[in-house]
Amino acid sequence: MGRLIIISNRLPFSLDREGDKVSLRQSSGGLVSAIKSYFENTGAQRGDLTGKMWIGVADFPQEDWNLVASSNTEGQDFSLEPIFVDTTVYDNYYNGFSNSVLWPLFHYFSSLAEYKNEYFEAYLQVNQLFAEKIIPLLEPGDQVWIHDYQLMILPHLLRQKRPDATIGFFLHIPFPSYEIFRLMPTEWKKALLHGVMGADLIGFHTYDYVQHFLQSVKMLLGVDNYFHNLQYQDRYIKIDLFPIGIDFNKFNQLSTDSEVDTIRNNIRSNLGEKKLIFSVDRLDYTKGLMQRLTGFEYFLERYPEWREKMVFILNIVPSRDSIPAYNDRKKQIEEKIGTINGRYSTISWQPLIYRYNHLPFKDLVALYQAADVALITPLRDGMNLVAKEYVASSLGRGVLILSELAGAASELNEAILVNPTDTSEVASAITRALAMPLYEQRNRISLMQRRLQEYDVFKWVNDFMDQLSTVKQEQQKQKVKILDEKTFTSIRRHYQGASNRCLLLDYDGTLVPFSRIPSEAAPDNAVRDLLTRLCSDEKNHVVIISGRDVSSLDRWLGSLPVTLVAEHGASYRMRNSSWQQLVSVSDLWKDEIRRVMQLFVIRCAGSFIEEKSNTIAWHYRNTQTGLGFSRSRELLNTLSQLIQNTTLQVIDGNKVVEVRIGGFDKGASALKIVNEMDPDFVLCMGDDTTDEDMFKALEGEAYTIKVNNGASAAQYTILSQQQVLPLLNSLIAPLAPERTSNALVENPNH
Ligand code: GDG
Repeated sequence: MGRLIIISNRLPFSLDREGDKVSLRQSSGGLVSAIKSYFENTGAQRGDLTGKMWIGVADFPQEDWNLVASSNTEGQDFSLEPIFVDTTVYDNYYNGFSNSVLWPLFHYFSSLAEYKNEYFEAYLQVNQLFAEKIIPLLEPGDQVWIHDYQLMILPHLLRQKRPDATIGFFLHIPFPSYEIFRLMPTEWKKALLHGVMGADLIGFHTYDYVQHFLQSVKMLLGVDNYFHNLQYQDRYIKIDLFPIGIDFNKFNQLSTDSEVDTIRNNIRSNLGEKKLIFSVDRLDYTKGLMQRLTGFEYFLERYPEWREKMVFILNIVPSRDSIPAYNDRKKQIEEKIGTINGRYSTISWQPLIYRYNHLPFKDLVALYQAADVALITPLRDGMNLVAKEYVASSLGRGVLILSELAGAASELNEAILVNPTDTSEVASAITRALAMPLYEQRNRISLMQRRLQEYDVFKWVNDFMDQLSTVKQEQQKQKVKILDEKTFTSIRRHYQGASNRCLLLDYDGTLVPFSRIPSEAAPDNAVRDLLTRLCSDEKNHVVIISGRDVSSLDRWLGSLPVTLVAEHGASYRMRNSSWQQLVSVSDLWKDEIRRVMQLFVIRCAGSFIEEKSNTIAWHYRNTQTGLGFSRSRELLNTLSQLIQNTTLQVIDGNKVVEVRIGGFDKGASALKIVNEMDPDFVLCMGDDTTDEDMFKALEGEAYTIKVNNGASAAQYTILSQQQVLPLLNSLIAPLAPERTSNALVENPNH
């Protein structure tokens, strides 16, 4: 049981004041009605949603709100929680960081971004204000859905205080490629990614934006994903695409509205036989208005046969006029319109009708219905709802010309797609659209309409909320259990009371950190000292169980009274005994594998091959992030085909692809040792895929601890290799009074 809490920069409400009387007006935007409908049709029926709340910055003064709050607000769809922000702070947060840094950069206008510290500080401050408002309101079971680029830090701020909260985040604008995103100061870009990753589900409009985000997460936070899923700190997160839809029926059903009918007929009768081209945009440099006008001008020049046979109504809606980058553009656009009209108008005809105004809704739909062509050519656009609304409103005719750089282009394939900067392509698209036969128009429109009807804004909300619940369920299944102080104390008690203990420890990534060059991973004094002290207690039997070859283990650890298991169990040396080899076959099988791996060494700079007697491995830990991973997928694929019908195994390890002779693994080796020893205390630690075999084999017999986050069969997780030595040192230290902190050792990486 819980509520649906929507959080956006602005509340979708305004206040009307008449004298002392103040009333609330709910805006009719797509998101508002979609949330209402989701709640009514799904949420309430499922019985798991008990209310809906909207939180955002108020665009009315606190005194007015006090009057509303004390009046009767019954019948209102949402309970509202307005946030009041100091005007200067809001200006730096909204006009500053949101619209003079994030907006231009995320739309690929990097030269317009103004990296001012006071902007970022205000952004943090307002995100913090949101968090302070929301946290005391949160109740168990609430589902929080945060919207858009103004609130990218907020998911993390909520997560910090409410680790179990259900949080979704959706970005309505593009997420740019890593090469653009990285232009931002390091501290800012890391804070933004880390901030968004406080959510459980992160949604974007298109596959490209998802890929860009994942790439930035990999490069800046060092976190890899697996088919859009990733493990971040102790949580599983999903990143996916949810292309926003529109309220299809609302637009489509206006085909039978008499008022719209009248307006449309007026428009058409004024045009006579002339065709109508239409566009409507906010005044924004991302909308490509100048390029559109240049394309239109070229069309008039290049295709004179269309002069006096068409009219282009260009409707521009005022927007963000306090930001200089917006202000200057209006003048330039108006000058360009003047030039075109001056040059091509005749006594009885003017090619361009320009309006700088917000259209009433029914006028807008009447124009959609009347237009023979919609010319929608943004230079970048997260989605672009106008394109979808035009298609939905169509009475079975009309042609959509759409920029390939709008998110909507990935769904509206039947539009004529153009590059908005390509003047001659835009011009020829206009002639093609104007001359398109009616049956082709109908065909294209109906295919697009079907798609828009199937995935409308209600489906969009449903889809997002369903996925959010699924992620939460998956988190419960995969929940990594961080080893806490209490559990560790009970392990220590067990250890101290035991008389025949077995400690199975992986080497690379567990006892020693990963080394760029495998041969340089010798144990330092701290490791040797710890192992010596562990072995000096005769109740302990220490087993180093590794994928390393015999000679490395012998060289580094041979002098210690420990059991050594090499190459996952292919060879072993019991404590105070000599090496035994379990498998002895010729090395011929390696030749073909080596040849393939050598090709990958050439194709991926920094990768290298490591050979041991029973395994051959291709390491990519020193390669360019991304390239190494992608090559490793190709190699895995090639090798899997190569070893079909053999006893060889391919292992997808931590930055390594390894082929080894099958039939033995760390799990079988560990189990054999434990069975022979019959100990009364077993501890097993490891970090890699191959250690999972041990964790599974020893289930119920050992304390199993995975080093580093990630899904694991181990009982417990510690978040970093740097915690391993302190943990083992305190295991053998005499028990001290309990510590107060809950986490065993703070993760030094975060
Ligand atoms: C963000 C992203 C993404 C416009 N002029 C008039 C008018 N409009 C309405 C349209 C449409 C909306 O405004 C504009 O649609 P956008 O797609 O540009 O949406 P934004 O909210 O500006 O922007 C964008 C969107 O979020 C959704 O995720 O598509 O890429 O930038 O609904 O109809 N409405 C009326 N008169 C006008 O003159 N009545």
